[in-house]
Amino acid sequence: MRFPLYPSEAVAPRDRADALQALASHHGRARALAETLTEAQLRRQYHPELSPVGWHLGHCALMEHHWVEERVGEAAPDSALHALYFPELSPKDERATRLPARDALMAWTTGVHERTLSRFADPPGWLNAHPLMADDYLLHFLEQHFAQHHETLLYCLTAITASEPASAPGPDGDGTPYSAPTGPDAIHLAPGRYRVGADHVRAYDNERPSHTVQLEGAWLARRPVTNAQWLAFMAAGGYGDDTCWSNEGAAWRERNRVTYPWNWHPLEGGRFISSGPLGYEPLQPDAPVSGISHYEAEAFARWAGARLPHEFEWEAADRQGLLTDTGRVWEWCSNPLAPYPGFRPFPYDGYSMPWFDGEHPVLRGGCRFTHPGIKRSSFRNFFQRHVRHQQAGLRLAWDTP
Ligand code: AVJ
Ligand code: FE
Repeated sequence: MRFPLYPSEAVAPRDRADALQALASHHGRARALAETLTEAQLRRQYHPELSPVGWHLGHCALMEHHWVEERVGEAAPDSALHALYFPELSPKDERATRLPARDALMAWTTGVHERTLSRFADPPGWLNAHPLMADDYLLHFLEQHFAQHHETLLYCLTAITASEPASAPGPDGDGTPYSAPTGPDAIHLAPGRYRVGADHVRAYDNERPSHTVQLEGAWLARRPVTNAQWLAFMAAGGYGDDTCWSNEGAAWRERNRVTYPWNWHPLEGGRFISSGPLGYEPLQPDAPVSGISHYEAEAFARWAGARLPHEFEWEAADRQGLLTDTGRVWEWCSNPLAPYPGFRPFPYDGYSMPWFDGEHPVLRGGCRFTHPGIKRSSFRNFFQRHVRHQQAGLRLAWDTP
């Protein structure tokens, strides 16, 4: 399977022309990705948390059709399409069986892509004058939405790789013993007041409004925890050491017999390789560990005599340019997603509100599958504690004495 990751020249869109170009490139890359798959691969659900690739393509096209033609324009809502591609209306276990045949799906999504691009390239009066188009908001929203699902498509490809036998041998870590970062490996976040959040046109509702928070101060590791450090945790019996695990985390670990990260695959001799969207890859000892749940991240931090950072500690440090190794892996934070003071749901209640339930810890930073247009200091990702497919790792933090 061959598929290009993001082109190295991709940047965060700033204006209408940038966003249009980015959206067109998401469309083209999604179609190219679909072409690398067989019809069976396009339709199959490979992982309980990950809908089929074909469903994501239909969902992204429906979001464009729905917001441009049905919400701003005057097209009648298409209830058959809604039942297929709106997450709230299409039960997860039926997505694979209800998906249209590949040719019909690709013809329909391609048609939607073309119409969306022409609408935004030369917006008719009814579109241009709509409040959702202030500062081209709707274009930026749909572009970022597609970028995020594109990242999920790369997780889907990783799950497809993981369903195939691990063939290519790769070197594992050297088991270098872990030692707590001190001095130049950790940065000091001084106590004080810090600005967090964002109000610009690309900020999601959960990033708004920007506001000031009081922080006690902390030490933060300059870099995320590496694969070599994770191997040291495993070698030290960290997965079986209940003093490091929450009760809920230990129960999850036992139920699922978890003894190593999701995208790792054991070879003979106790070595591992990792699965990626392009196939199996050697495990790089110095690369950030990924494929771990919030439970595992917490256990590692406790084992290391540290804790996870609060999302505001992460953001305050990142805004000051103190974190030198960001955007390689999503970093689990200690706190769950919650609305900022003055939060207003936008552009629909369902975007963030359902996830303010205390069950979705925040992740910060972004991984190697995240488009640059999503990687900003204020961006808040969120998943339930047990979810492991989203290339998440951790960065250690310590209270200041
Ligand atoms: C925030 C990444 C969990 O993929 O379900 C996509 C983002 N919201 N479409 C997801 C999202 C609506 C969301 N995550
Ligand atoms: Fe979506």
